[in-house]
Amino acid sequence: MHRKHHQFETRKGFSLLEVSISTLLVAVLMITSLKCVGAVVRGRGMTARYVQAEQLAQEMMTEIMRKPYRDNSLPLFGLELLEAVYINGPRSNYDDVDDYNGWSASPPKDRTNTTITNTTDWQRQVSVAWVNKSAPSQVLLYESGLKRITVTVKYQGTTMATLVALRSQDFEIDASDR
Ligand SMILES: [Ca+2]
Repeated sequence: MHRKHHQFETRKGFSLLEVSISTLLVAVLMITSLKCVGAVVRGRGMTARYVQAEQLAQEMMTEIMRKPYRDNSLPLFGLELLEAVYINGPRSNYDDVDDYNGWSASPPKDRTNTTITNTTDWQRQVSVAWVNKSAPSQVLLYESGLKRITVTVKYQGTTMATLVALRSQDFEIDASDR
């Protein structure tokens, strides 16, 4: 009888230890799972940002690609003389693809110069360059008949999307599509 009681006492002791270990394990598991949830949430946030970056980049590239290869009157690379007043927009006054060279706005703006909603901390910039028709990675300082347009979208200074397109002088968008 006494022996049985002793066994019970011992068992009780182990139970307490087990409870302690179990509690510790649960706590560790909870912390681990919370960390995982945090990672998933951060992952979703990152994905949403990449999607937004892609949209901002594509929107700008579509706008640029709808413009003519070069200005009709006295074409220069970049904004033509009388267009210089629009260096900070609105881009509705831009009439050829290289007018966009050097464009940068943070937060990004639409073509009428209205800030795009929910884009705090975002930056969108454009560079345009003449490139070698046989090797488009090679930038040229003279008219080559091929322009390379690069749209870069950044979030808090980190590049989230880069879109590159080539535009040939042999291809013109129909005026009705502009
Ligand atoms: Ca122009």
